[in-house]
Amino acid sequence: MRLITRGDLDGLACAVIITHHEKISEILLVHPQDISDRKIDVHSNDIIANLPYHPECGLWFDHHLLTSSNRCPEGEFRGRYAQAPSAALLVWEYFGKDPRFTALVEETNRLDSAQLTEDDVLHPKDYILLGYTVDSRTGLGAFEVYFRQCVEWVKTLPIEEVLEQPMVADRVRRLRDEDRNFRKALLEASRLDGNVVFTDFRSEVLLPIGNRFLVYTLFPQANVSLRVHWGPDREFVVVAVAHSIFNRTCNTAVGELMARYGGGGHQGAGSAPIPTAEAEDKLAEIVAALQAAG
Ligand SMILES: [Mn+2]
Repeated sequence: MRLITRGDLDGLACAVIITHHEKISEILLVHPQDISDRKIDVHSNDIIANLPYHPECGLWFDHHLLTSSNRCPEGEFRGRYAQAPSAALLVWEYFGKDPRFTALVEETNRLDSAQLTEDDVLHPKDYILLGYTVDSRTGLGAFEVYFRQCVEWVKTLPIEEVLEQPMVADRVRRLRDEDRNFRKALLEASRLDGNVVFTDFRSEVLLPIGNRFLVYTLFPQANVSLRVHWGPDREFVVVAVAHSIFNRTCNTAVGELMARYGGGGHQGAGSAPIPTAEAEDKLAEIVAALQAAG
């Protein structure tokens, strides 16, 4: 049997629990869009977790919002789908809630649904810290080998010892260096505009990468962030908007707002590509809309 999952802490926790209960010969990390676009060959002895449904799979677990490209299965399916803080929680429940994975699941829930404290952002530890090292969005490059290795470690070692593994410790060090640089770039490129923290990364040749929640610790007054960077060939700019995870008072339905500009998302976060020639006008409009809604 193969496990097809996503390369984040939720996918890792799913893999830990599933490989504990089922004989898995291979773990495949794929992008959700590749499942939706049917780019991956899926068979009846494949388990899909933390990714959209595929009609050929044998077992399916997911907790992400269903959309037109991420459809609900038409008939019966084996597995579990629910709106939940993580897919790992559904997997854990399905396989009988083994108490040895309780802490792993609880911490995965917190990271995957962004129910974090300021300390989880500034001084992360244990599973949350491990989670940052397996998140491909933190830009640490190819990490399939690392992911599979982490599955084995998390299954067999206490989290303190997982973090002591040289491969993990090395990634933690790199993460901390990156965060230092990211903090500097973020402070230089950001300004507070009412309830909006506006970050303009268009002057950066290489897009700065780091903890995406850091901005909310630096601008606690803001309840929403708007970040701009160049799209390919500078033909358009990418605008990414997200509610603060600490100051949870933002009234804007971000996905709906982004949809008006040809993008999308969900209630708390979304993005849109805006043609470069229209960028200044549209950005001003979006900021005004975020401010008007409060
Ligand atoms: Mn998830």
